[in-house]
Amino acid sequence: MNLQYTDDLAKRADSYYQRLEEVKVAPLWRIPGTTDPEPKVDEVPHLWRWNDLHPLLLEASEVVDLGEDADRRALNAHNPSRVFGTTHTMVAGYQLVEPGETAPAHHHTPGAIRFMLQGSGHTIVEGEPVLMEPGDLVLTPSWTWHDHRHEGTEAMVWLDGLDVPFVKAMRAGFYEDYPGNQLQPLTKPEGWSIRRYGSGLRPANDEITTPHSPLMNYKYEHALRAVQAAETDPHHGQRVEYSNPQTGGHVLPTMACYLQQIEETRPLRHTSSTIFCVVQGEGHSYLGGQRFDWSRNDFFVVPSWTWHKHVAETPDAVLFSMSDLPLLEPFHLYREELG
Ligand code: GTQ
Ligand code: FE2
Repeated sequence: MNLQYTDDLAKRADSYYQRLEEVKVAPLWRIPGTTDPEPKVDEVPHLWRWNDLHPLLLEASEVVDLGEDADRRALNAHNPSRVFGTTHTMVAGYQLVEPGETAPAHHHTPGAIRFMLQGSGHTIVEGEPVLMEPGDLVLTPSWTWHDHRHEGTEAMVWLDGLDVPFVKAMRAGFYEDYPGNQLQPLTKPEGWSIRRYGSGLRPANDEITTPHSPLMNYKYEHALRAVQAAETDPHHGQRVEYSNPQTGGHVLPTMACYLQQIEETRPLRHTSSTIFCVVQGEGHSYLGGQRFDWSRNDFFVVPSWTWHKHVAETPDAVLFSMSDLPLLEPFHLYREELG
């Protein structure tokens, strides 16, 4: 092969690849990624501290008036690797409602969960006033009307968790304000869904009409009791899943929620992404080899396929978590590796 020939070949190849670009195709043999032996994950582990964010959340009350400048006073946590989203599928963050304030009703295709941290008040979900007290999990599933109302004297703070990045990726995001941008009328008594579904009983002939749990409120007292009655798993400690009382399945079609009490867990990684929030106690976790110390109300993210283990430093360490596992299961994309 002479030099002339090689030069010609290189030129021809250059020209070929350029012409491919012009018609918007790429040669598979030059695309990295399709032959990755395991997931390459851009998202990184990260921890958001209550002590850092809480003062900033309170300061938001000075900067924005609820109902005037903003419909929701929430601080979304973005993964350091991303412009939007705590993971590629979920976004979490603190939300604050000050005494006497309300946040007007709206609905959207992203589904949301709320884990209550401080104070008390109500989220109205489809006409049902759902009481929110510390440790409670409250659902506002996809396309359900919801507004928030504060009644007590102490600021009300919770952790929001939404599947917004997933819904946006699916190009399926819709949003509407409630007509008149008001609070919605109350059509059910407080505790309606708890009475109907919250005791391991359900109405006979109950029809499944929603892809999400019909129970809107999971009280902390019940969840903690269930945790303490659970067997200890080496990788999860004593862990329970908040379940749909009609099906035993996940609370939302896009997100699963858990509560666990831990001492020291063995290392684990899986293809679902998880956002953990510290409910009580102190400890630390190793996420992708990096140590993160945590205490009450802090939250942290464990991206897909990232090794993680938790170590409690107090005997009462309890973690709440939300996971995108339901997005992986239907396609058999969930894998885990136990360490
Ligand atoms: O409380 O309705 O953090 O619609 C993001 C979007 C909270 C809410 C968020 C929302 C809400
Ligand atoms: Fe909302």
